[in-house]
Amino acid sequence: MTDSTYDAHGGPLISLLVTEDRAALLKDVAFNLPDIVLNDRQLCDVELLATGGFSPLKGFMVRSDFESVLDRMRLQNGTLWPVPICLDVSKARAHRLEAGQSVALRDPEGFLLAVMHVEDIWPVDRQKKALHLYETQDISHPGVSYLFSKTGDYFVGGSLEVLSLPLHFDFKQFRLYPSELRGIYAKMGWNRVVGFQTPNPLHRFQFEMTTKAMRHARANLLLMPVVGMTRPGDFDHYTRVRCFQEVARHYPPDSHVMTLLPLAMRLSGPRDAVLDTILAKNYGCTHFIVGHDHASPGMDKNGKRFYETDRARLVAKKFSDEIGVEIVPFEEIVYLPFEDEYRSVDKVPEGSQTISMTGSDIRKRIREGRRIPEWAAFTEVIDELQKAYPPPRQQGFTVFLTGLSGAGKSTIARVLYSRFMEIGDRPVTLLDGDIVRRNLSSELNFSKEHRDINVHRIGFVASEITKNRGIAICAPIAPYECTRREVRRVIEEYGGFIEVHISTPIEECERRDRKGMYAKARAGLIKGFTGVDDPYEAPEKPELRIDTTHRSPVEAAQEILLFLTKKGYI
Ligand code: PPS
Repeated sequence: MTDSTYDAHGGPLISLLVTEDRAALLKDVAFNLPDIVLNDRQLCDVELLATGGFSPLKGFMVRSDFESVLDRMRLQNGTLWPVPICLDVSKARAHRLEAGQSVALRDPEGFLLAVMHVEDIWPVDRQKKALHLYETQDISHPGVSYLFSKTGDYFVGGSLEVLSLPLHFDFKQFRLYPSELRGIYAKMGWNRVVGFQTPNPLHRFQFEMTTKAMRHARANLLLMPVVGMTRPGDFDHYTRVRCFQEVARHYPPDSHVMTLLPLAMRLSGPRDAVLDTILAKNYGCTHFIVGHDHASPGMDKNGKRFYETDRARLVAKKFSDEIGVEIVPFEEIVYLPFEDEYRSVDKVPEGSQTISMTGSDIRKRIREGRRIPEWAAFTEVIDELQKAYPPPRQQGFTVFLTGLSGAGKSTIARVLYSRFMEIGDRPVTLLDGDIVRRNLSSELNFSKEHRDINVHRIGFVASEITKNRGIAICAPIAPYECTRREVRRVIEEYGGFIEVHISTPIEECERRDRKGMYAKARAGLIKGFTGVDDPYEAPEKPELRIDTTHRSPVEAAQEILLFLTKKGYI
């Protein structure tokens, strides 16, 4: 039931949206079908599949395509495709499905979006996928972390018939689909369009670079802010789109158009660059801007780049003829304060003084409440960012104490609670391990799976408190690095996250044994006790590490308070 159209802009466009009659029929059929409820990432994929952003895909990949994409960046039939687009499900769900049947894909509210005709079900080989797609198994890579901590155990592949696109209530006027954009270009008489995709707000340097790219390509501009899933720590998409709206006023009239891209970025660097070039093609672009660090996942745990500088651009360029889109390099622009001018680095006269600021520098400054100079960002953009991300003194934050049982977390948490209440400028909530276990997680045991659920619940509550500019103090054991990293990611979207490893060694915790639990664990009366016969992964990069062997809880709390003062939170 796919509809393929072709026009001057872009190649064939495959829409998976069915007619009204077919939708009515499928709705009846879906009544008796098993359901799969889509998560945020899968909703993004369905939207891009449905609207033709992912043309020529006609559904979620089957195993042979998946393997072929991992091995050689091509579908089975030889078509260039760099990144697996797969539907992951839990083991329990997979065991109740079989090839040949259909399933109803629903949004989290239960609203029917699509019917999928299942062709293939196979177990996820996380190691292989991580190594082929991301070239690493380091969980500090957000894509790898997602794969190991969030991806279901099985993939389900098959074609889709889409009844309805995922619902959005924000910025509807900017949510333009590939066919609508191609129509706009035709109406405006635009034959050459250069696409620019970014998960960041537009700053002065990007603005200057996009106008240069328009001149270079003699083209109009398609701005594509990514509003699906982006990098941990990125500004929220509402703020970013408001910033884009502000900057858009600075372009010449009728020179550009903006669409919000519902893309769940994989952050696989070079492979993402190829995918984004294909997306640009489907969105009708003739040119596409790719930077040397396109879709970068940030730094690895040793502070090194995951992908070499400029590899993303070179790989996209290698395939640009095959895709049919010309790659425009993202020129590095610097500011010349004396001349009050922006120039490409390679056009700076010898001896001229230059200054520059990256998007990450600006993000860091905003979060720390520091000033952004006007040469780095438009004042309207700075205002928007400061409105959404006030200085630390006005932000909420979470102090996350992690460590073995008996390390001193609860007592330090109680001291901190009293001190914050004394200061009295924000509401304070204490989420101690025991309290949470009693009130929120009473049905959970201490298996890895249940500990993860417990810690995610704590993280969710803390993120809501942080979002509403309060203080959350959490004190669970939280033994797994990957889970703590997820919690950090969720909370840092809204405010501060201060991870404190209470690193008191097990010998000292066991010597104290206030609850008598170590004795029971050693006697075999409690199984799977952290530090005895269950793992504790020490945090790799906590904000603070405090051993309470020779320090009182008051001293430990004081060290945390001093850190918070230094960072401007109190
Ligand atoms: S976790 O791993 O973060 O979900 O644990 P948490 O919710 O913080 O609960 C830890 C407290 O539960 C008691 N307890 C155990 N701890 C570790 N392993 C096992 N098997 C276990 N069974 C019970 C223990 O007293 C912990 O209390 P604290 O306050 O940390 O000493």
